[in-house]
Amino acid sequence: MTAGAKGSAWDVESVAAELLACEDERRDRVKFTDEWPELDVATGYQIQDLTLAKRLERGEQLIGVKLGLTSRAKQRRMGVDTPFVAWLTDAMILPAGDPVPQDKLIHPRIEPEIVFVMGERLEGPGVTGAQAMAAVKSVHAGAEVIDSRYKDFKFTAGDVIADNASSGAFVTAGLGVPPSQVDLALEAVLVEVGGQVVDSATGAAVQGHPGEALALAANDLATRGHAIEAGWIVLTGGMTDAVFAPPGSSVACHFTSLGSVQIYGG
Ligand code: 0L1
Ligand code: MG
Repeated sequence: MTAGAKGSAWDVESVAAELLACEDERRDRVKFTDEWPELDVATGYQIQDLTLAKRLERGEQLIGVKLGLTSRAKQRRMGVDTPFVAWLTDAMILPAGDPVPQDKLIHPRIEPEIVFVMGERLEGPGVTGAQAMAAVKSVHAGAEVIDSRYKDFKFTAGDVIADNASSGAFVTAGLGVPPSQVDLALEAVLVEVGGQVVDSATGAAVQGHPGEALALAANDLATRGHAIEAGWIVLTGGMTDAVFAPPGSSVACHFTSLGSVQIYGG
């Protein structure tokens, strides 16, 4: 193993391998920055890109991107105030109606998301929210089942970026609407657990408007030589704090005009 900066036993390659092993073995661990404090945002993205390459090598298809910590609710809860971008592959799709895949995840939590399907390629830098929305084909209700390879979801920005922004699985409502038909800043969501409302938010919670989150993703990806491709799915970030999804639970995200997504804990 090549030594990382200042003599840490960890480096980009070994952290990427360990994160994928934790995922495959359903095992959590302490955050890497306890042992490698130099694991910053830039290093986190190198690790994230390496784990993507390994996912593609094992046959997964790249289908889009997801944003993390785009809402104040999520930033406060996780103690990290940097929004970030991560990758979506087809292995993360949870078909509507399927339960949380408890046999694959460590400690899943569910959060409501406004989801875009892209009609056109979007490439930064300098993309505005309005330009970003013009590239969107349809808007969908969604929910992300996040999972973290870190004990108790405790991490720094570098750790969580390396861990593909706590990716697990995601569900989208099949029927989308054209972006012109919905005011996304005002689009509200109610989160219910076992039929009880536990949280709510509007799309404005996500960077003022989810289109701003999409622009942020395009501009951030451009700094690393990537664009958002036509046909890709974009998860714009959890609107509220995430709720636990143990076996036996039932979580519903009811949106004002986008419809509802329901997930059973299994
Ligand atoms: O574990 C986490 O909450 C980090 C990922 C954030 C996902 C999101 O904000 O949508
Ligand atoms: Mg999310």
